[in-house]
Amino acid sequence: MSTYHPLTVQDAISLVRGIPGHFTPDAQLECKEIGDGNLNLVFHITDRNSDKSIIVKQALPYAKVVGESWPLSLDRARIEREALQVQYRLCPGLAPQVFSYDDDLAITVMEDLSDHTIMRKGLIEGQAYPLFARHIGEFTARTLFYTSDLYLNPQEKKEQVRKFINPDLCKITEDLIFDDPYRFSDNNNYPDYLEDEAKELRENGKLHLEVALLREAFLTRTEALVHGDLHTGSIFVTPESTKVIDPEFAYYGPMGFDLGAIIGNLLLNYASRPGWDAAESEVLGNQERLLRMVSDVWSEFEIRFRKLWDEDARDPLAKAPGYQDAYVAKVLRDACGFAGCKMIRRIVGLSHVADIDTIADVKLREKAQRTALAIGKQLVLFNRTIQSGEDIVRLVKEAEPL
Ligand code: SR1
Ligand code: MG
Repeated sequence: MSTYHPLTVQDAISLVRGIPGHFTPDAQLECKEIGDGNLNLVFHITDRNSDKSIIVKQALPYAKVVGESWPLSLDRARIEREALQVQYRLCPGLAPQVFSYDDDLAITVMEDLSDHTIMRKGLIEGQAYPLFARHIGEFTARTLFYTSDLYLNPQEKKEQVRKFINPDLCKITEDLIFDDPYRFSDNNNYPDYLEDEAKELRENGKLHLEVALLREAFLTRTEALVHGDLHTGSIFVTPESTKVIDPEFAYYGPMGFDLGAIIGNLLLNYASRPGWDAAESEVLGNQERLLRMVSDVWSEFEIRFRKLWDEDARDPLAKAPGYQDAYVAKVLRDACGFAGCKMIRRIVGLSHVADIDTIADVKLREKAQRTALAIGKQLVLFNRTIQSGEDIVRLVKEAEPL
């Protein structure tokens, strides 16, 4: 049994040498720690003698972004690894392969995807990903359907719920997304010029009601194994390929949470375009494309999810007239509301996004922040009224910055 300690680059090299079938004994291994996220160490190991490479990810016992004052359970490494294995089994082309793991060291050894780009970076650069909506529609439909009560029998599903109880990581979401932005909190982080917006978030009772209902769904609805943090920094892309990474926030929760994360993050990029694009026509072109992606993500998910339901559902009442329509409508409303919550937290909460925060011009950054908040509030306030993916696009267009 190994005793937990944070790995050095040398430790990571020795560890992967012991994995059968990967590197030959004469491999000249080099290793760099490349983790730029909030929580983990990530080692990238390459062989100078071949084109082989591999990733070792290790959880730290605290949130790296804050420090040792914010302890986090190492069990999240097991949860992330088991979620990756479920996702790879259900969608082999859309998630990295796990080669090895050690739960005591809180490490997962997995496929290197560095020939891909982090989607957030590509979107900031104005790249188009024409296959993304189809890929992510496939990923969400299959991972959510096959881990739900629609497919698993209730006992089997409860075993899965037990396996994926993830209290520390859920608490981060509960605090950072559903609590802090709506009150005074030391976690919040926004510039002085947004105090009017922060005050409005603290005082808007109608908004608080919708956030309370969405928070309740996050806390209580064990619909499916959700990725739990499916923003554009958790997705590697090329124009032809999509790979979903980093499911350490995975737990049994509402299906709309993953779809909302994707839609909210596409819309954060939408709000940021005036800060990145040189000409007005470029802003409009990129924004149009992003809005199309939003409605395509929903429709690609819906088509596949309904097909899986028609062909593979084992729920004895799956064919009850109207059940599928009611279920899909609920997922859509949740996705809309969660997308809004995700946008709001990235502007006033602890952890922001590069799409907005790295805009150099302060006036354009402020414009992007206010646009994101206006859209976020609109999606939260009206989530329970929408009936189609196009309605999300309509709400975005209706949102006016203060
Ligand atoms: C303390 S962790 C901050 C954020 O990073 C992750 O990607 C999650 O979105 C989390 O809320
Ligand atoms: Mg992450």
